[in-house]
Amino acid sequence: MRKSLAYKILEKNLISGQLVSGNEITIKVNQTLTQDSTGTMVYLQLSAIDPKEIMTDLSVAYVDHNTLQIGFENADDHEFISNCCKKYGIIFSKPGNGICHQLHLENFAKPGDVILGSDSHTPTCGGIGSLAIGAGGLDVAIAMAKGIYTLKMPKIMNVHLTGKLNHGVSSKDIILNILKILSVKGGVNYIVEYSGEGIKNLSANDRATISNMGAELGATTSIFPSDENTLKYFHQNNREYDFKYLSADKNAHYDKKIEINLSEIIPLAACPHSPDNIKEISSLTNIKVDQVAIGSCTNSSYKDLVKVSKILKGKKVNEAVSLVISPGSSKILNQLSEEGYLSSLILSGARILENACGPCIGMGQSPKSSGVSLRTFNRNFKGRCGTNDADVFLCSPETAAISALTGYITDPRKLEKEVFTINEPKKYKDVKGFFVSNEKNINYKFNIGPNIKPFPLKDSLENSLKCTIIMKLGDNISTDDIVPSDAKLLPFRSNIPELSKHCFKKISPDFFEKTSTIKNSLIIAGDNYGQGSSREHAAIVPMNLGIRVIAAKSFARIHRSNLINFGILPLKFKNISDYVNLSEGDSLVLGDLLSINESNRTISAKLSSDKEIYFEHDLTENEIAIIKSGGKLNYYSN
Ligand code: MIC
Ligand code: SF4
Repeated sequence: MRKSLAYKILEKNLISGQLVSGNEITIKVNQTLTQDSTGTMVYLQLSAIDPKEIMTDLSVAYVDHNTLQIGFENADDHEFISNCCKKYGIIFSKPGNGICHQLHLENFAKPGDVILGSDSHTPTCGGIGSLAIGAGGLDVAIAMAKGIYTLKMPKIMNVHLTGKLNHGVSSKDIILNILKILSVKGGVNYIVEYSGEGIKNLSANDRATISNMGAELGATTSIFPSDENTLKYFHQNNREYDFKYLSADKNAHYDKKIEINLSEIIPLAACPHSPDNIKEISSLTNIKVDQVAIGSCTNSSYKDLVKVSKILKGKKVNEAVSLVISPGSSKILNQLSEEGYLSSLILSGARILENACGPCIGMGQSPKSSGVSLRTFNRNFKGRCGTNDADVFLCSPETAAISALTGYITDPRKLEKEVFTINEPKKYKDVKGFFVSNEKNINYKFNIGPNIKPFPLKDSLENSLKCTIIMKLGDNISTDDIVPSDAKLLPFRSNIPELSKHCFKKISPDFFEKTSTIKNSLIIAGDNYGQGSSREHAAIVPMNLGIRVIAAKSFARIHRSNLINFGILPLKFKNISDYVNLSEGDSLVLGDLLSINESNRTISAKLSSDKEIYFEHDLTENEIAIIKSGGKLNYYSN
């Protein structure tokens, strides 16, 4: 068989299983990355496993999400993570260094390495040919302790790019265009592999923008070949020694193929409230904007920000617009500063924020009530920005910059050609001040802050389970809906009892109160349940509140694994009519749960009317064993 690049990397790292789509495989993990908002849980779990050694080639802990420090909680979390890094010999990236994905791309990712990260945008490093996968924190803790990751072998989809982008159109428009074609669930259970003449004109950072937002397709990861453009990036970052050429075989086998002619793409935006609600910029130009936010792990590279600086140079941000810019890394900010580009941004009236996630996760800069915010970010789920009635549009840096000047969503094709001619530096100046490399000191002792609470564990699965339907939901429920995150709630990522009070709050304000009246509950949902963030809190918190089963039409990949990791049964409807007929408050008894296995996939449930309905599971033997133990930590400690 002629092999795709993703297949070759999986084959190189395969420990067990067969590389046949749908089969369970275990692969060696070369690198891990964590960030702070998922990381406190990761390091609590790692401490519970307490390995003698970290089994990856390299593990890095970044602090980039909770950097506001409006109370002691964030700072305590940072110190906890830094102390765990000292104990286990993990590289620590201090707050202010930048966003984990941009930093990992610049400093550590290697073509051909498998990277597992406790953040859904870990696939960013696919831009330079790593097979980089986002996962729940517990899976990352296990990867550090055991050097492995178990997943169902995805299918591989080829996106073949031909042609060349026109003036005013950038790589963000390519991925928005793909989202328009495939939707937020079109990539579920796929690795998306890019090829074709069209990628020759895309730099490593352009490619990283595309692989980053593959997360919004629901894809397991996205990957580009490692070629001359990749080599250039390694030169620029003084890491030639980490480079190697990698590509798919000619006429490689793919499970699905799509072809896109880049010259046909025009400037696009994702409209409220979904990354796949795509419209042409030219149809949105009567929309007045209150805020423009440039940055995030999708669009905060040197090239992105130089482009913005050149567009703003000598001009003034519209008086009705607040323009905020968060650079992706300290290296980028330093380079902008040394070359004078930072000055043009400041002189135009842009507000320069810390090198961090910032507004993308609602850590500050929430728009005004009913405000319109135009962002270069990757997610625009309702309320994620911190203002529930705001309208967030996602677009390219050039669209954002020109719109900040005019005050309306504006087509960037109006811009002069010159602003798009960007000479990237031959070498970036290294910024090492924020990295702490640690020698392992397994006897290192430290105290932890009062807001960091032990994580809850679940009992093993019972054979028969009586539950009440606590909520009925529609399609595409995101983890932001399940456990919202903003400046007020992120400090509680290491405090499950407190965070539990906010579960589903934006959809159902009295959800927490309801859970205290029901012992075991079940949620029913539509397609793509749990899309978005990798936060395992969206499983731990419901588990803590007595949710035992999620019955959905389909699940997002990372969230499905997180549910299993914390002992919640992810079931599908055998007959979709049952989804329609079931209502909140109905009770049902699920039977014979301990006899489920890979060949016994049906679970019957009796309603109080005595009517029997049927669910299905698609769990592997390993996943069934985890669920029966009450979750992965129990499973590993049994
Ligand atoms: C996100 O973009 O939603 C986050 C915040 O980076 C999450 C991680 C988290 O919830 O802490 C992600 O993408 O996994
Ligand atoms: Fe940070 Fe936003 Fe990227 Fe998530 S999507 S890692 S919050 S910048």
